[in-house]
Parts: sequence; structure tokens; C-alpha cells
Amino acid sequence: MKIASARVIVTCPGRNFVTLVIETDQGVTGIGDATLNGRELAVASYLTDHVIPCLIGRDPSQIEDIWQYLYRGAYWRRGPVGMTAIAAVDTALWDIKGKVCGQPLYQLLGGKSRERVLVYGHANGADLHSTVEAVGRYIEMGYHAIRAQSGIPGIDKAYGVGRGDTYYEPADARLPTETVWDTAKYLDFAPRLFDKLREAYGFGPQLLHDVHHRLTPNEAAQLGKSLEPHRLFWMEDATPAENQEAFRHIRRHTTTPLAVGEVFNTIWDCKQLIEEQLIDYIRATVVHAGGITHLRRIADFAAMYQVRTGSHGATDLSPVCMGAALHFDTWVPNFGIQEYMRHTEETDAVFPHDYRFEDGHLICGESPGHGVTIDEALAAKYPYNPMCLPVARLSDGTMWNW
Ligand code: KDG
Ligand code: MG
Repeated sequence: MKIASARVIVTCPGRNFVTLVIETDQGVTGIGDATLNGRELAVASYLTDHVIPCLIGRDPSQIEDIWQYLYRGAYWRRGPVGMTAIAAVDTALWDIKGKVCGQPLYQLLGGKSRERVLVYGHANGADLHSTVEAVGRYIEMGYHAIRAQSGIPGIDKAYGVGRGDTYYEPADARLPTETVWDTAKYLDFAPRLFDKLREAYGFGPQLLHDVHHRLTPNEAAQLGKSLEPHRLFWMEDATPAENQEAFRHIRRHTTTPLAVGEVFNTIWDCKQLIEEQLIDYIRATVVHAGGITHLRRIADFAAMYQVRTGSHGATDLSPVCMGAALHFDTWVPNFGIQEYMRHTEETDAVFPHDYRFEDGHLICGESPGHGVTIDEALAAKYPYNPMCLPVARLSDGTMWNW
């Protein structure tokens, strides 16, 4: 069997998605997510101009060799654009292998380690009261694990606060929206939010929180300490992690579990964090960390240090990524949790899939491959709509981390 053709589809059923479709000379089709929020066309071009010409004529069953060829062969290693493109190829090839073998992807990885995958949803509100209510709605929907983000008094446009009740979309304007960050106000407010949440709902639901790279290591240590009584499932991205050593200080001062890695692309981005056991959960995901082939390598390495997986799953990762991630999660022995923000009905219609939500868990389907397809005619009705992620500044104008 040979790869006969490949093409990139960019569509915007409410938000932008980039999808790679690979076809074999025997009529088997596989698809992979290639969405990099706010930088979609860079990956589309990387695939169309540089990767697809190298794929034509190759044997699609040689997933590992093609991965190595694209990674080593580019000379320019790592980075979000290249690794997202490689992930798209890898996911599409696993999809093809599943279809050729007539097996769901999790079977090719080694079979089920669990029947269903624990997911966490996103509850958010404009203020403390509405966030407490939003968490209650997620509990009513059956979620056992809920991420809580709230508007903060004195901060305009806090991270994670949506326009609707069940989702938020940060990429909201043609040019980046400017937001102003105030660490002191946040550090004062965050423990009060979790006081109220534990008071309202007890310790039954697992609660998570995303700091979204806003703190210094010492501030992160302070926050982790102040949240210890609330027993969070995790505190995410407390400080930027380019400097992995920075987490030593946080770790020394708090037992609040730490999660990092949604912006990571390779095992090298998290090697020290994992081998020094500076984190509890690694958030690297199929679409941004080189596909199933590379994510498996990261997860196996993490397992040696009792670090568990907690893959990124915001709405900017398409249902194709979610489908592949759920097969991965169903297999991976050191599974922790999977993020799950529901996609809109328009998105679900463009990407028909066989995974389903039940009692706070997602269950992957049994169809061969990863179980997600694309309705190309429908996708063509939603043209690309360029949107940027916001930026953050301190009140004196200094650029900060969004
Ligand atoms: O594109 C950026 C989003 O995926 C990110 O802001 C979401 O931090 C995020 C999360 O934890 O889902
Ligand atoms: Mg995050």
C-alpha cells in the first residue's frame, strides 16, 4: 500500500480547525488534527508546502519511520509548527493502520487499560458567585472533576472566563486583545474562590485550576501553599516552564499537585520536570506533541517517575485530536485525567465521531482507527476566520504572560 495523496482542510465551524487528510492507493483514508490556535496557516503551509510532497509514494504502515523521517529530516527540530504538522501525519497514519487492521486504535497500542476515561469540564463565571453556580451546573451534568476559573475583582478580562455558560474561546479578535494582569489581586482572590467551592460542594468533586503562566516561581509556591486545604486535583501552569528548574522552588514549598505541558511539543520540554518529579501530571497532547508516536514516548518516560497524563483538551483541539486522545487514554497505563471542553454543534457536525460522554467520563468508540471523520462538503461552508489569542500586560504596561 502507498500514500497516493494528501490535502489540508482549513475550516471554521465557529472556530478554526486545520485537518490533514491522507489517502492511500487502496482507498483507505486517515485524518489528523493540525490545529495550532492563532497560528493555523503556518501549520497548513508547513504541511502543504514541505511535508505532503515527501509523503507521496511512502508505505503508510511505516509510522515510526515516517515520524523519524519528518523529525530528523527537517534538520530544524522541535517547535510547535513542525511538531503539530508531524502530529497530524502521525494521527492520520494510525487512523489508516486501524482501518486496514479493522481495529480501534487502542487495540493497536496494546488494548484497554480502562473502560472509560475520567474527564474534567470547564466551569467559569464573571464573579465568585456565578462561578460557584457554574460548578454546580457541571456537577448536575455528571462531571466528577471540574476546572474553576472566575472573574477577579479589579481585573478586567481574567483568563478562562467565557461568554457562554459552558465554554470559552480566548482567540477572540483579528489582532490580540490587550488584557491587564494584577498578581496581588489574583493571589488574594483565588483561595477565597476555593473556600466557597468547598463550602458549597464539599470534597466530593475534584477541583482543578489553571494559573495560565501568570506567576513567578515564588508566587506560585505561595498560591500552592494557600490552596493546600482545598485539596485540588491540580494547579496548572503556575509559572512558565521554559526553565524547568524553576519548578524545584514550587515543589519544595507546596504539596498541591502540579500540572504542566499543554504548550510542550517534545519529550525534551519536560524531561527535567519528569525525571526530578517536579510535576504530577504531564499535559502534552496528541496534536501539539508529535502525535500518538511521540506522546507514547513521553507517557512511558513519565510512568518511570509516577507522573501521570492529563492531556490538554480545550476546544481549539479538534474532535479529531479528541478521538485520538481518547484511544490513547484508554490504553495508557499511567493515565491521570483528560481535559474535555465540549465542542459546538456546528463543530460536531463537521467532525462526526463515535466517542460519547457518560457519567463524567468519555468512552471511545469501537470503529476502526480513531473513530473521527470529516464532512468535507460541510467544512467547505465555513471559511477560515483569522483570530488571535489575547496578550497580557501589567498595569504599568509591561508585557506579561497570557
Ligand atoms: O489555545 C490556547 C488554549 O488552548 C488554552 O488557553 C487553554 O489553557 C488552556 C487549557 O488549560 O485548556
Ligand atoms: Mg491550560
